[in-house]
Amino acid sequence: MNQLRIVVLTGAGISAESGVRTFRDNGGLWEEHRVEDVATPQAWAIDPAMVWRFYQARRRQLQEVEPNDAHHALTHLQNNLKQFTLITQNVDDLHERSGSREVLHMHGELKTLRCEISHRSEVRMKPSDLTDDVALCSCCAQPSGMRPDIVWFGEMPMHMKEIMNAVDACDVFIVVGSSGHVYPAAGLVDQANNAGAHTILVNLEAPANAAAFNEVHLGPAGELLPELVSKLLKTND
Ligand code: BV8
Repeated sequence: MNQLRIVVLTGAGISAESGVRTFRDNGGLWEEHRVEDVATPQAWAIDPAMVWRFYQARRRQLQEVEPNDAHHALTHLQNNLKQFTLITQNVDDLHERSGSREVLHMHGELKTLRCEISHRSEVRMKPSDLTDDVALCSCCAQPSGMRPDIVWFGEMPMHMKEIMNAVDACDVFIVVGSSGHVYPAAGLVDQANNAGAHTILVNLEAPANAAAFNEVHLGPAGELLPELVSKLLKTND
């Protein structure tokens, strides 16, 4: 088992080859709204039906997409390392469906919904949960409305303590498929550099924070990642 301590952060680009739209595809629009304006508590308060339609469409799409070679490469990496942490900005379940374990979804997940009273999350992916009708919780005596179990802009990302500790302690920090626009995710590479890690980027094109990486591979993750993973597993073996 390889002793390298590797942390990986993925963004929408790793799911692009599975057919999942990235944030900046099509100008990042939903029903003519900027996604950054839909994925906010304010939008949920003002027009919950529109926000609900946005998430229900993406939850339904989960059933039509499959993991790609980039997801499988990270599962292979995890299976051959003693110390590995996978952090994702993505809210799809393609990492889990490719066999990755203990995935840290720092921006939440599409599979689960959250009760607005108890704040408890539960997996709700039955056909009756995927309509445009409001979903009711099963945790309160008086069933109440549920919201997407997503970290919106202006909300605190999840698992941040575990994420910061893993980044501080890694030898190699790899970012796959992210435009480096959104913080605190986009700032993790700076933390990794400060911790003395070797930082690697795999992205279709050079993102905003490309200069922060020691090593940059530009192209589709499905093509580049399998080769990078086998090279890494040969190091320190
Ligand atoms: C926070 C869930 C503080 C939603 C997402 C005002 C108030 C508060 C905060 C802020 C503010 N102004 C700015 C901020 C900070 C804000 C932020 O960074 N805004 C940006 C727009 C400037 N951040 C936040 O609000 C965060 N919270 O700061 O909290 C706080 C502190 C204390 C107490 C309370 C609060 C929360 C941000 C989380 C937002 N939620 N996701 C949903 O999914 O519906 S963000 C969403 O966009 C994604 O999760 C992702 O993180 C982000 C960016 O998307 P990417 O994954 O990078 O995807 P993108 O499309 O941009 O790029 C894809 C890349 O892949 C491209 O580069 C492309 O070239 C590449 N690619 C494409 N195909 C391939 C490929 N690469 C390889 N292979 C391919 N085949």
